[in-house]
Formats: sequence, structure tokens, C-alpha cells
Amino acid sequence: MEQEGFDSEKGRRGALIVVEGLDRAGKSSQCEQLLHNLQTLGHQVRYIRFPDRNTPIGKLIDGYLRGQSHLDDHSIHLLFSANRWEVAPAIQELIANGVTVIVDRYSYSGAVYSAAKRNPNLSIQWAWQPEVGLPRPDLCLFLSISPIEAAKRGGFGLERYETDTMQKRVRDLFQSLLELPHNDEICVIDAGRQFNEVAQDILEPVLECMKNVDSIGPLRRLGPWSFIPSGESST
Ligand code: NYM
Ligand code: MG
Repeated sequence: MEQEGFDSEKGRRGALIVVEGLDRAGKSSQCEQLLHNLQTLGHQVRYIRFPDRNTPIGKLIDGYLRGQSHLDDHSIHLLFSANRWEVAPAIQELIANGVTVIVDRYSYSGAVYSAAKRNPNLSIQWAWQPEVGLPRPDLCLFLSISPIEAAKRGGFGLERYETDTMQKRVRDLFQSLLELPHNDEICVIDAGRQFNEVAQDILEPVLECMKNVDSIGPLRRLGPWSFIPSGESST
């Protein structure tokens, strides 16, 4: 009989785990901790983050975020999306080879930050459109932090979007996303607590998801805005 544990993972696909949230919610530190925890348990894991500033498209995004260039709102939005599309084949391959992929920000940040600009010609529905067909996360952990707790963590950096007004709008839009029907793959984590408590609260649903990934079936694709979690299978 097959033993429960790492050996029984052979032949199992990896899980696509996304970590989302506002700036200063602690996403990157928690992703690194999660990577460490999963590797310590013997799992094969990769950590990637969006924007990936190292690709040619990522360099354009980086220049824009640092205020070194000006781009039309739609144009920069599509570059953020293109930045995910260029990495998507590598994600799919890793997952197919049994590697779990942790992703720091994904399509949810993409839609929400662009829509928060309140450009009358850039609705959240428009913003979601280029995401349709990308690998769909098996689990999305939303790190939630109150504005008061965020303020305690120090000031913003100097990048675009790092202002109180933008962050408030982003928070409200993330909230509307969490209220969409059928979003059961999104798990809200109270990130305003001690680092280790938050890390533990993240690890548990991730391990559960990795264990049950066979019951989800092959990696799926993101569907249209009103049915984000109901995409078709990608294979
Ligand atoms: N951002 C990130 C977007 O506006 N659209 C996207 O698709 C993604 C992935 O980039 N303020 C914004 C959110 C952040 C900024 O990300 C830089 P980070 O994780 O702070 O380096
Ligand atoms: Mg940031």
C-alpha cells in the first residue's frame, strides 16, 4: 500500500499558489518563508514574482514604476499582462513536472491596480480581459492588513501607486473581488499579526492544496471576470 508522505507525490502535478495583497502586507517575506518551509519538508518548489523586472518587458515596467517613463494606462496594463504571458509556459512546465510554484502577485493585482487609476476607459472588466486563459491558481492567499497596521510598518517607497489614495482604492477593489461569487480558491489571511503566526496560517492551506491537487485535475485556465475561478482545463 502506498505510504502517505513525500514518496506518494511522485506522478502528482505541482500546485500553483498565488500570494496577493496590498503593498506592505508582507507578501515577499511570507513567500520566502513559505518557500523555505516547503523545501524543508522535501517538496520541489519555485518562487517567482510579478512584475518580473528582468525580462525586456519587465524592464519597461520597472522604468514606468520608477517614474522614468510615461506610458498610457492601457499600454502599461497590457505590459503587466504580457509579462505574465511570457512566463506562463515555464509555469506550466514546472507544474507538469511536479514542482509547486509560489507566485508573488498575479492577475488580481494586475486588474485591481490598473482599475484603481479610475481612467474612465479602463474598467476592471476591461483590465481582466487579457488575463483570460492564463494558468489559474489552485489557491490564492490574500494577505489582508488594515490601513492602521500598514501605516505602522513605515512609509511607502517612491514608486508609482505607492500613495494613500491609490492604496485605498486598491483595497476597495480587492474587497469587491473577494465578494465575487464562486471565489472559493481565494483564502483571506489576517496578515496584521506576528510573522510566524501568519506563516503558519499560510502553510496549512498550501499543504492541503498540494495534497489534494489530484482532485482538482489538470492545471486550469483563468476564465472571464464574472467567473474567475470557472476557467477550462489548460490541457
Ligand atoms: N502591479 C503589479 C500592477 O500594477 N500590475 C500588475 O500586474 C502587478 C503584478 O506593481 N505597486 C503593481 C503593484 C505594485 C507594483 O510590485 C510593484 P511589487 O510587488 O511591489 O514589486
Ligand atoms: Mg511594492
